[in-house]
Amino acid sequence: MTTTPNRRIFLSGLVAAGGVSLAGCRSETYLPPDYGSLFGVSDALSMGAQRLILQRQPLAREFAPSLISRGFPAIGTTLPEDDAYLRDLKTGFATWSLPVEGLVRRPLRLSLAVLKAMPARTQVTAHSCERGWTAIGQWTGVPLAHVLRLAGLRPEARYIVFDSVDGWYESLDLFDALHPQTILAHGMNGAPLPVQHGAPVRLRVERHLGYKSIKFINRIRVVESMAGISSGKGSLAAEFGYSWYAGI
Ligand SMILES: Nc1nc2c(c(=O)[nH]1)N[C@H]1C(S)=C(S)[C@@H](COP(=O)(O)O)O[C@H]1N2
Ligand SMILES: [Mo]
Repeated sequence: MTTTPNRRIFLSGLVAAGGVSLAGCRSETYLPPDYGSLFGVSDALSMGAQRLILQRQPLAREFAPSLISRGFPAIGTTLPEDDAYLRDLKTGFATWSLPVEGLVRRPLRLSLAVLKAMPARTQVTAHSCERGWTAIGQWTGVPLAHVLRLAGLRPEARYIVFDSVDGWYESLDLFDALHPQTILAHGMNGAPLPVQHGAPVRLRVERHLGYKSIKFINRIRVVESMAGISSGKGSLAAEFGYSWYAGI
């Protein structure tokens, strides 16, 4: 991504004024995709500060299975009104596949069976929605890092963009994309991922507010910059005024 030097100095100056110095760090690592607004500046501050502070304790807390919430709310889209999706649902997603494309050496098309046969991680984590509720769920899925390794990131790769059947999109920088708890979840609480929670595959990106964990994923793209992807803000939630960086 390209940054103008004066913006970079402006942002790192603000971070230093906040008590955290970015000396010795390549500042572009800390910049969210859009920082042309006040939201963007606060994104950069909290993101830069958290990246430094969390370096030594990077995992989200995991809970005992006995703490799994009985009624995990289903929020936003709970059944996409999309003909192709509804057809896939009827066949148990037998012919569904997930493209992984963009700045990769080997573009992939992963069927659900292939995804389910990949190495999986199961984690019991707390989900916090920006609307003020929290619930604990158990998620099973393929580490995104594994899929990105199979596809092979090109050197220009900076962000991973997720599209979904209901028109949402989200994106992660490589720090979150390669984080061990970032998974393409196909299971919840020991069963296949239920429709209302994003079947067949949703993102789980722990340590971020709930909206970052996009449901009903239908495409993964690797990009250098968010420019030209919708309004360039990095996520639909960001277009509605929420922080692109949703770290908690
Ligand atoms: N595609 C898509 N992803 C989405 C949403 C949505 O409406 N559509 N809602 C988001 C919000 S705000 C939250 S809190 C979580 C809710 O996930 P859940 O329905 O499994 O509780 O999904 C997020 N991902
Ligand atoms: Mo949410």
